[in-house]
Amino acid sequence: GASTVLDELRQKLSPQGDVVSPRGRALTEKVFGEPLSPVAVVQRICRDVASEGTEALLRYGRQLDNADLTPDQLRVPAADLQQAHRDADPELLATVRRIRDNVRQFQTAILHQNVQIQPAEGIRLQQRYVPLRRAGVCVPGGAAAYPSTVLMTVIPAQVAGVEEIAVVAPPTPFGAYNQDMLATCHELGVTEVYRMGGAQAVAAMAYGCDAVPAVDKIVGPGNLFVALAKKHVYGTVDIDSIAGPSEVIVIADETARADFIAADLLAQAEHSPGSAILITWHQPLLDAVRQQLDRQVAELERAELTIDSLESFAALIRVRDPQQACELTDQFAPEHLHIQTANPRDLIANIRNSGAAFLGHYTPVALGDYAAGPSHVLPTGGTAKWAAGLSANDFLRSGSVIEFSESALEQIGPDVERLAEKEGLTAHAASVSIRRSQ
Ligand code: HSO
Ligand code: ZN
Repeated sequence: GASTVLDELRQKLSPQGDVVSPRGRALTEKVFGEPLSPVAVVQRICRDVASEGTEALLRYGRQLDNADLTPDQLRVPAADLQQAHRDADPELLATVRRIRDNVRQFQTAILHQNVQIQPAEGIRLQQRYVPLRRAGVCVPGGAAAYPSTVLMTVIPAQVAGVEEIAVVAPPTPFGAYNQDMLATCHELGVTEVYRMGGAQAVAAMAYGCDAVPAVDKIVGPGNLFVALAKKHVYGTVDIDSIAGPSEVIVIADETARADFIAADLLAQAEHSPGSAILITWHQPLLDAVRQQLDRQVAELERAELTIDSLESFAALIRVRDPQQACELTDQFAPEHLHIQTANPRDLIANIRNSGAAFLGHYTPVALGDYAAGPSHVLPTGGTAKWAAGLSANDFLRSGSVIEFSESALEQIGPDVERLAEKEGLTAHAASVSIRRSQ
């Protein structure tokens, strides 16, 4: 049934960190002298970058990314950022500024505020929020250029008040040499951009080296190696979530337009890999969407990649009723959920798990990808059951602040002493009793 289809899709989309692919075998034999799984590769790279620093970083750039850089070519020169900005299409820059304002407005509105309570005379309890000092942002650059990812990661960090933001992008034409990406960085005031990618970039930011000072947190999407490396360095630094292929579930009824839905499914598949799932209880819609997919896919610039993705990761699913659609959605926990029904707000109330939800016929996921305000860095791979999308709050640390007066300590003191004595920790008890007037 539908439930098994989704489970199988989930399985296919999950990271294959311990499988040695034929291509992986050839490359790892050349670089490491033996076949290694992605997990093992990432362990090696992280270990080497931690112990050898910049030298290992550059070596892996040469061996894995074909980038022959000297230590001082790792960082994009300020002049290159300025030049990219000067040469940029003025319309692009105007768009970047408008989107920056949207993202700022939303992220500012949701920012945690310090909370203070005074539960009794003489007691002040506070939860305060402090921005991280330094953050590292991964911007992908393998299959496409992603200036939008710069917007969706850097602005939340800036809104939180992060002092230093380092951006890393692989040394590729879609990555650190992409002029639109560099112009966007400059427009946002980012001055630290590095030409490095993969696990070695994550390791460099986590452990620090001569060329790259260590960060406190690493965020942003990437390929399997970036994802596995973030998992590996977690604990040395914080990370956001571990990103996999992009996904969408569209739930639609008879009020939906097949051509709109096909366009939405294709937009997700275009990420290649990207997973696109339609769930409906209206059979005619399902048939019409299938026809529209065939018609529209041929017109796309990335038709071939998109078809590959559709063949591996798409599903058109017919269910009994809206309730079953909600149950399947919760089971899959998609990164994006798009509800194209007469009353989308009623449906969303019955769904627990999705990274971001898009309601109505005129809210395509691409709005969220590029312009609306919430970050497009979202939980994938079913992690939307427990993880949230990136926001300004992910760049804040909370800490508690506790302050008691002498008489407030007098009040609560006996409880502390009693519990401390029960634990056999009499020094704890004494640290209270010594302050109390006997
Ligand atoms: N759908 C991607 C974000 C993106 N789409 C960037 C286009 N550019 C992950 O949410
Ligand atoms: Zn997208």
